[in-house]
Amino acid sequence: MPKPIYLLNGPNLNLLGRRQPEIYGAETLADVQARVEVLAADLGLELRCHQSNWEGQIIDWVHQARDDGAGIIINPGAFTHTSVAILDALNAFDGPVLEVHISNIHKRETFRHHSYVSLRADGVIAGFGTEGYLLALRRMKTLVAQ
Ligand code: CA2
Repeated sequence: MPKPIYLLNGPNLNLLGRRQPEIYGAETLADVQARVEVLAADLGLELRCHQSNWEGQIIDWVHQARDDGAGIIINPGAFTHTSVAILDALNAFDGPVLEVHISNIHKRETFRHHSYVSLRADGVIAGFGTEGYLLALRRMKTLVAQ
């Protein structure tokens, strides 16, 4: 049984498609996850999708991935810019980590320019809209095959 890829989304991303479509697009999180699931099936990857508004819950899923995950794709939301705890958890994970941001965080407020998670991520995608999750999954396929 191949190990799953964890797709983790952080705080407020449950609101996708419901507010600020000019920044985050019109698709809901369920729409996005469904599209990523279809691609995962095409690529022969198993996917575990989770979203939480709680930092500790995200850390627990990273720990779970330590036990049974092949890789992690994470959009940590605003925890990107604040959470040493998520960085520490990711540093305890041995597989590939890809960081995704729907918006281009470098084009936004300066407090969004720094990412703790980028200190661990093997790659970062920002500003590609929700398509970034699909691009990350394609890259993940390459990384887990190595
Ligand atoms: O661009 C991204 O994906 C972000 O990770 C999104 C975070 C933001 O704090 C990061 O700086 C960049 C915010 C997620 C909020 O998501 C919403 C979606 C729809 C409506 C309202 C919020």
